[in-house]
Amino acid sequence: MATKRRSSRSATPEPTESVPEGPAPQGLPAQDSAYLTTAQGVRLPDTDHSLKAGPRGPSLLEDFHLREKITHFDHERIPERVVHARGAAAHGTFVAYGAAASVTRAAFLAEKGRETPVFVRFSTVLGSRGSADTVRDVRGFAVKFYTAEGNMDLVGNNMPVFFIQDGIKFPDIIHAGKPHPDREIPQAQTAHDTFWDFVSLHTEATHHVIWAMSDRGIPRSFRTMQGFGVHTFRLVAADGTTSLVKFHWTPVAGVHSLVWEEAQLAAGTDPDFHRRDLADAIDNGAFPQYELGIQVMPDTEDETFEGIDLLDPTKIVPEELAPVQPIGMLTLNRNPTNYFAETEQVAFHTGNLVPGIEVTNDPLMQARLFSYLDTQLTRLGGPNFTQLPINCPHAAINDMQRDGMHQMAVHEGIAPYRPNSLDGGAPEVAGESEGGYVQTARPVSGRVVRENPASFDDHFSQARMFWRSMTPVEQLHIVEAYTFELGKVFERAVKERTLAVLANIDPGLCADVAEGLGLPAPKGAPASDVSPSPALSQIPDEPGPIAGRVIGVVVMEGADLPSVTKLRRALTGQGAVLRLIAAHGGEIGRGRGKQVVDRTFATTRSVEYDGVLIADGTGGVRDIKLSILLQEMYRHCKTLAAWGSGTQVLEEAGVAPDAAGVLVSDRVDQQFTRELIATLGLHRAWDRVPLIIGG
Ligand code: HDE
Repeated sequence: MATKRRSSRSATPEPTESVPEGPAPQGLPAQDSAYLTTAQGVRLPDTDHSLKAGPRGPSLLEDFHLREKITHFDHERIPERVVHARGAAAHGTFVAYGAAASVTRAAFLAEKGRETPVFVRFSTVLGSRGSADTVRDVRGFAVKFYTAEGNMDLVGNNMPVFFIQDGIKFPDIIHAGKPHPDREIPQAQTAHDTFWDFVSLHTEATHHVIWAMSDRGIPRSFRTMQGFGVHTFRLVAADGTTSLVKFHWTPVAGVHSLVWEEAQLAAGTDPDFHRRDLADAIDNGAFPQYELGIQVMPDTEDETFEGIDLLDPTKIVPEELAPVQPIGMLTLNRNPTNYFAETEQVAFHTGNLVPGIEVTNDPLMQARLFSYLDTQLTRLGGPNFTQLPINCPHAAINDMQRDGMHQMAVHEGIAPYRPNSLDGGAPEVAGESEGGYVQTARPVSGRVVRENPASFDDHFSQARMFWRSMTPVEQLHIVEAYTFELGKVFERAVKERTLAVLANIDPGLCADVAEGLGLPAPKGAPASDVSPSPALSQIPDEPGPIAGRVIGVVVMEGADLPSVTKLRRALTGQGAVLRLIAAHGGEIGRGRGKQVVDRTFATTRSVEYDGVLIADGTGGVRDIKLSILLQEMYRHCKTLAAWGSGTQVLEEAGVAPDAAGVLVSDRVDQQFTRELIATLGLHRAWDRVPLIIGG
């Protein structure tokens, strides 16, 4: 008779019968509590341990060590964010210049020299937690300031506009951009039918889409990204006067991007490209810095400025009309200790505001005020997520909020209600003069309707302004991006509808993309009176800093290692990192001049480097992987340099020594080093493009 097994539906356990001991089948231990033996001596896996009785060793239920460990393990995951699931973060400080004192009473912005701890999380929007960093997407730039007045969260992006004007459409744009619901592909990208279906039908997305198709969609690093508050905020000064303000973060390292082929390669060879870059830079002391600036507009009744509706999040205010005024510096100087506890559990909320900073009636922002709090209830399992160390304000909290899942505080007193007389009437609501948050009184009038104002109807003129503000190489990248993405779309009607949208931005853009798709270019009606905003281009005129940049040097036995040492000193002195690349690992050279090889031809790829140098004495080196590395560096317009016989290696790989951004010299001297640093500081040699186009 076989051992009876209790039905999982049965409320009361059935009586068990004793199990005669039988011989264990071969290969199974004789006394193993994970098996039951039938009367016939057949051993079955015991998955129903509550049944087991008798002298057969400890049951699984009794083994609390195992149970507790496995139970904890089973619950190690929390739901990933619906959007912005993939992210990396850092701690740092924000120091105010004092320049904002005339527009806000928020002390952390207004008080000169005041230092406020911050935690910043960067992210992609569409991909899952394990997706690649370098996909074409918008990047999140979320800053939590732990101010003395409570937490202030500036939850922004690396693009200053958004796809939708009204929060109720957020699930639509995100469902369209996420992988198709049947097969759950493609991951972390917009190059598919549903995204283009939606944005071609929903033309208020046009401005944001052209930003995403520009170089901004593939940043080189979190360190080289701008950040924007996107919405217009209302700042309140100490005397109660108000202004309408847009926030900008400007990276000290310059605004730089990858090129598309590089982004795709990095997604495969190093999916953690941005995460690693941020952590490495901080570890190496090249602390990422961003200057906070504000555009200040008068707080008028119609909330417009120079004809731009400031409550429309698909519009920017060109910097030429309202200059960005610097008000403080953010420095990221400490990597998180634990990814889960900090980066995963941090909960940003657009409603975390301090006195002196208010939101406006932008319908997108209003919806966000609901969503960020709501989403944490599922993600972090209850209303007490603000007590997690990473979310906990550094300012003291004293409120009537009690109990709930995962309550950490042991509240005292018997009267958690207001008014009360039993706990001395405490705590009380703080008034404005005591630092309480009191919104500025504003008149509200008119009919409540589910409708956008007429000023929200212009979907194309700022997209055209963006296009017209780009340099030729930036325009080329935009054409290539649209052509790539639409080339991955199967429905012809979707491509045609998108071309009709492009025709309303610019006929040249439309014609070039149409040619790439092999479709006719429709006619549109682009706005005629749009002036460019030169501030929108990210191509630098002057070399910027090279801190955090990675420079590879190709060497072999017999190479000029003393010059490598000289270069290392000069480059690391500027905060850059130098890595030796050779045919084999281990060390190169002898005695005191010995140097450690960081990468071999087999373990590296061009995407790791901002510049590659070939040392003298490597003339004999031959390897197809090295040639590919050099050709990719060349195609991606990155710095290449060689001295002595290293020049031969460059030429053999097909690199023209006189091309822009290619330096060759007999030896490493001051002039060579100076030129190298300046070339690296320009980020790319875009003048090389005509040589490599189509390559
Ligand atoms: Fe978000 N957004 N969002 N968003 N968002 C979230 O909040 C949402 C919007 C942004 O590193 C979620 O905690 C709605 C604009 C960033 O943890 C969620 C709407 C901007 C991050 C949410 C928007 C952003 C988020 C997901 C339209 C730029 C990552 C998890 C009304 C100004 C923060 C979470 C981090 C995250 C909702 C629009 C930026 C679901 C409903 C506009 C940087 O609550």
